[in-house]
Amino acid sequence: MTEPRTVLLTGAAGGVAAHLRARLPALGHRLRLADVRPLADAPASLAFDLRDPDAVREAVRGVDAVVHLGGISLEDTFENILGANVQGTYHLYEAVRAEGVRRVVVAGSNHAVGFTPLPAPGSGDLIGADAPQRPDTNYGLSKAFAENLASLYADRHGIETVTIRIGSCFEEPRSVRMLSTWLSPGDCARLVHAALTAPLAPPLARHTVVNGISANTRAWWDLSTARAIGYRPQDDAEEYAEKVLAVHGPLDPGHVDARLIGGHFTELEPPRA
Ligand code: 15L
Repeated sequence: MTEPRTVLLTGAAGGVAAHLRARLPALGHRLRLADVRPLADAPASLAFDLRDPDAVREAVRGVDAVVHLGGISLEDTFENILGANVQGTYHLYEAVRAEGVRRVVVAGSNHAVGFTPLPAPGSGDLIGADAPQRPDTNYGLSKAFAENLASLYADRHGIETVTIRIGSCFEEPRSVRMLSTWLSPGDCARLVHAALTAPLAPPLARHTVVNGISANTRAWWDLSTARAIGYRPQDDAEEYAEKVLAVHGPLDPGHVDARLIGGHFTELEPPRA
């Protein structure tokens, strides 16, 4: 697949989706928006629960590709994560298989590898997109599951997926950690566009995992696989470093944000059911 026409965007009410809604149409994608509730600013949007397999299948019918941002995007009870993220993503892949959709782009997360130690400062080492899963929360566990689900459907059913292990996708970096993990809105759209359109032929796997950050001076992550699918980042969190450091001060090297990819997520307790 080279140029998808209609793209289902799940989780269309969320922050990352807002950046994509503003940018993907100009890159040639016609969006079909979906979320658990109707979108006030998009009367044609679909509203359904990812736990409902029939509704998911109907939403997927006739699209060329899916960008899956839906589900819970923070730590939550296992039961909530199980429904929205684990069952929800399973329903999505089953729907995609049944409806013959060839390409899925999944919003993965740094929290699938959150317990990965950061490279020693000044070492010049970077963490690749092949870093083994080390989930840091129930949420991260569901993102690890989504990667494995994509792998199963690639091998067994030939469905192509690019999983983007997103760092921190916000308008601006909000913490010292985000000077390393930031994915700017513009770069997010550029990376999703590449993930939708790149031919996933060898040496690229039918399920390709890429790291999702901007060209940050303080990056911990290597972007070579993202570049191999055509991503050309244009932003660097360093532009905000002075502002961020003036607010938060430099990070103590012993702070968890300076030790592990997932930062404070590695210490989060799930909310009580
Ligand atoms: C994520 O996966 C979350 O969805 C987002 O809200 C941020 O917290 C981000 O990770 C992060 O690690 O900064």
